[in-house]
Amino acid sequence: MAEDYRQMWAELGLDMEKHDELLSVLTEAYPSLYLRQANRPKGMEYFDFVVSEIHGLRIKELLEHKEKGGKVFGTFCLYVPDEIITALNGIAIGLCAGTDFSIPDAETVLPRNLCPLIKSFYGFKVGKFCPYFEVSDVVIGETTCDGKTKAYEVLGESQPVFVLEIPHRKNDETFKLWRTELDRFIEEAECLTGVELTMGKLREATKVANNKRKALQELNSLRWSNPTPISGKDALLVNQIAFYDDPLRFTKSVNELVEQLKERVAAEQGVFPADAVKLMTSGTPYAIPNWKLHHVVESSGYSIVAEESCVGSRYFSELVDEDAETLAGLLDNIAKRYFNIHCACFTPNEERMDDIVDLYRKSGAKGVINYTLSFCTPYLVESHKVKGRLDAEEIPLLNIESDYGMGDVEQLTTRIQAFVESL
Ligand code: BJ8
Repeated sequence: MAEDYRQMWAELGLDMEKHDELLSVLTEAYPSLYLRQANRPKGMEYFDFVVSEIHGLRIKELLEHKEKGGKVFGTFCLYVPDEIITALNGIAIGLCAGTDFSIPDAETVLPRNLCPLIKSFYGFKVGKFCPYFEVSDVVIGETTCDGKTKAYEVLGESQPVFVLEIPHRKNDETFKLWRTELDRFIEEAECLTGVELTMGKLREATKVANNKRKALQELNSLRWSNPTPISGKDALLVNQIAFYDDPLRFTKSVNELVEQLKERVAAEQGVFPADAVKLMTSGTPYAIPNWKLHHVVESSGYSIVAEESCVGSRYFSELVDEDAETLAGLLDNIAKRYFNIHCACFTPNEERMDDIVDLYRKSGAKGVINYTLSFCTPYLVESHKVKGRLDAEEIPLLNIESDYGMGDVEQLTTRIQAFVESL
């Protein structure tokens, strides 16, 4: 890191010893996982820099934002509308939930047989070694899966939490409920920030969020070129950083990377040979720093060219319709866009099957790895539907259930290699 941030971390009340340990795990793993990849695009230097400053510069910026009267909203789910938070002088930050480092602390309170994503985020809070948690004025939770819904209750004992009520069925009635829920959220957020939501501010914030989504759409569709100009691991990192970097700076950096990738595509320059097997994934999110699956696949010489995931296509594939005359109209459009995210917490969820098939066809992948975090009931049960649909479409599928531990890396490698051989 460029500066010494120790005083800042101590003032945030972090457990300094554990925090040092966490940073050393990350700084040890990153060079071998990322920096040693061959032929990386130069534009990835910005994202390497963001990782190198993961608990430094961005935290400093958030503290400066708070000093000027702004608020920080911690989030864990795609249903939390960034546009509204930005328009109210807030910053939305996707909190850390992708490592087993924090799980032993979580298991002092939460059951062991719970999704690792939930245990990971709760462990960061209870162990006090995540500066993003400590800098957040409020955590916005959601009633998506039961595990998260109940964990927010426990989290509420040590952190202000506001829980968005997410319907689990999609119809006109539940849309009305969701729209009303957004009004309740706005009321609460206006109260916290002391800022009133206006059409001008929301329109501007919507443009910012849409521009970020457009940049990610372009980047991710360039991955489908042959040979692919960027590794799946690098693209995943960019998709992860989208959740916590400054949106304007992030979008500019993604657009610069896109220009470089276009040049690579024109020159038929790739990071894998043109005949390397391409795969896509579907399933649960890859919260930073969960890079395991991509690393296993790409270390075997295959590339991942798409993710039907919340850290992937579900995050950026749909824009908010900016064409509205009134504040209420723009809020309706925002509500529609978020209601159209196809998480397995919804039932039925046929649209997700369509999305997987569509992405498979567009990306040129030769098979789908349906990846589910252990104990994630919605996605594990929905794997049955995914299999039914992909079998019907004659799309090769490998179902994988895994956690954040490294104990299954060899087994995963063997299964993935066998899957590719069967293609
Ligand atoms: S919109 S996928 S981010 S809920 S993996 S905690 S579902 S038990 S993260 Fe998710 Fe929002 Fe849906 Fe996306 Fe529960 Fe499953 Fe764990 Fe999950």
